[in-house]
Amino acid sequence: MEGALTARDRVGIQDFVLLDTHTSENAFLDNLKKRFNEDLIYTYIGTLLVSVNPYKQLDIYSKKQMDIYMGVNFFELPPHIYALADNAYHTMLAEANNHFILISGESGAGKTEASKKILQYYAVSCPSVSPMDRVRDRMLLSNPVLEAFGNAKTLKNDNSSRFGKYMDIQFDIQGEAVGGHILSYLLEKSRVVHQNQGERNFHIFYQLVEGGEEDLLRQLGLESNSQHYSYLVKGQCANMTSVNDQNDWRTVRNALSSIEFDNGDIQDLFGVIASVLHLGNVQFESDNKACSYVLLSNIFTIQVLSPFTVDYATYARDALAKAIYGRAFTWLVNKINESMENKEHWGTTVIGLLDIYGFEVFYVNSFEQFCINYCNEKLQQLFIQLTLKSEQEEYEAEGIGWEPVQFFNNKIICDLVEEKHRGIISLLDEECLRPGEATDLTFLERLEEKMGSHPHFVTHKLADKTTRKTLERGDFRLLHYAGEVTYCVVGFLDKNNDLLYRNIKDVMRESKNAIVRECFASMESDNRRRPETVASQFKSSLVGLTDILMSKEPWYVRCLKSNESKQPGRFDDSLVLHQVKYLGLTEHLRVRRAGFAYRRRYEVFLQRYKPLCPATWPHWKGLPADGVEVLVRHLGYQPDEYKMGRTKIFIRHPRTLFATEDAFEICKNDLGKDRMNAVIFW
Ligand code: AOV
Ligand code: MG
Repeated sequence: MEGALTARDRVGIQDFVLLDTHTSENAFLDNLKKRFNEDLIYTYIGTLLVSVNPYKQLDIYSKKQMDIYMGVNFFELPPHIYALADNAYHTMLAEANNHFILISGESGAGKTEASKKILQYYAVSCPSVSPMDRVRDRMLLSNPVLEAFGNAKTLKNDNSSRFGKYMDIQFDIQGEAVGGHILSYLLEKSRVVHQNQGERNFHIFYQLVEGGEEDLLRQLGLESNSQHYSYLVKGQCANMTSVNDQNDWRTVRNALSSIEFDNGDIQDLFGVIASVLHLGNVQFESDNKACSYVLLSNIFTIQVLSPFTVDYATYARDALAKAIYGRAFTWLVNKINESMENKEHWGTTVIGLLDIYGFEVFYVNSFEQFCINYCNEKLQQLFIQLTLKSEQEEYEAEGIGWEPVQFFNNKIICDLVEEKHRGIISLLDEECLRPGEATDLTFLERLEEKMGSHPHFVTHKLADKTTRKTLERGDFRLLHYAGEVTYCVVGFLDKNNDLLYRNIKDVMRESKNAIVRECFASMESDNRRRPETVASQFKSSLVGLTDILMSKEPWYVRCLKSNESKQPGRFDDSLVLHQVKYLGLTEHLRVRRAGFAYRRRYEVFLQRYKPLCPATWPHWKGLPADGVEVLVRHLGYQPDEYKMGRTKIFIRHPRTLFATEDAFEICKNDLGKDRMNAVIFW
């Protein structure tokens, strides 16, 4: 009967695990699309949340919505980012352990928005014991500030994160947010001096110039017009409609005051921004062989006489601008961390939020894209390790009958990039050690020599006839998990070295601007040691990040981009399907469907739920596994709902565990809290 669609036909299934058709990519896509067309952008795969960017404001983020989700079991309400945030939070409190939420997806998919929604949820919904919740406010306010300094318009996203951000939110045992700490990863500094067509510099520059108060601008010697500054117009789109720089300026300005930046700090911070703009406008003239410049400003003083060619002097100027901005950014993160520091509470547990730059492919891709895409490979690898790989290995180790699910393991690409002595980063570093001899092109030759037949690496020279047509001589192409990217080697050595002339550093240490002085004083105490290259530093920091994450319990948000043109409500089938494929979502679904949503060690499970069965309460004398068997039979678990492994019980559906948990709550009230507390912990 036409027109008699059931609700389910219309809005799809909210948890893919319950999708009764087979788990093909098309069925998956079809379900996502149905839901998207009804403005239902969230769907679960078990406890993993899939989010499709709607590119329009939906009325689902109000305080009322937050209240609805607070403390409610995961699957009782429609999928929502709040449900995931809430579940992570309550699990953290119940189990007294640390968690993290990995938000991934390509550039423009909605990671940063998702991370903001989670933070807002915690800020609004968590209990507040202290009368003045300063830490919580500061955590929220740190967002617009860091976005102003670390985000920019790219061709993919008008508010693209150009740094990686990992934020720990610390909670005390009552569940109050009592502290925060941010780790930032590799800021794309090159944007300070150059932007590709259609892109902008970091937002803060335009905010200051377009929104700054007259007095402030006069003091900084700035004109109220972005067109006046050479560093702001390289991409020829300084003014754009989707961003209101003047409003954003007021937000940032107020936020800075609220997070304990005193007037001196604020003056100095904008002094840094202004100095970068002034630097960008410094021109050099050739005086036969040499060129010189003197820049004196009331913000800070640089006086450099450089016996260089015009090109060289310009290069040195840009290097300085990047160094000043990059270091000031680090200073800013440190300062924000100080203001969010938890000074009073012991024994906190944390939820870490990871929001990093997404995978990106442009017409021309350089060292920055190489680093960003490498980072995304690492996160994909972590996801694979934690879900597909370890999950299946655990079934095997526990002796649970299991039909393995095949998946593409991107470790081969991670190795290609980062392996010691043989990976691209190692070869790049080696070339950086041969100043004067090595060039970007010799680096490319070294890659060709070493990578020759690698299935994920190709260059013009190594390619077959058809592929060769698509490659320039100075390019190399990597077959990433998320697709092919062709990198142009020009600038790789330079950007990896990131050198600054020592005399310039000395001058910076004498600056009148306290931030500049601090930034240049602290870092180079030992001038003789060769600093680590940018790529190597990044690699180590990602290893550090992986270690941090591996020590915590994971939650996943996988963001999908609905269309390339940022259009509200448009769902581009092939674009979404491509992401579903490379993110391994159907493989994940297959593992989840065939597998078990929850597992607990017998001892832990028995310890918590033993009051629910007369035979196990208050003590079970036999083996924990036998006790669990008696307990779950008493609770009426059906044979297909659980399996007994070597050391753990595996429960297929979360609802089974929720029912048990509900019974436990009732029992707890009946028995009296004190008596329960004496016996139960986990
Ligand atoms: P990203 O963080 O994943 O890209 P964003 O979170 O910045 O992407 O999202 C890009 C844009 O999509 C936002 O500025 C919003 O306009 C829109 N958007 C995303 N999520 C939502 C949502 N839930 N509701 C409404 N609009 C949304 V990048 O940082 O470039 O990798 O590096
Ligand atoms: Mg982002």
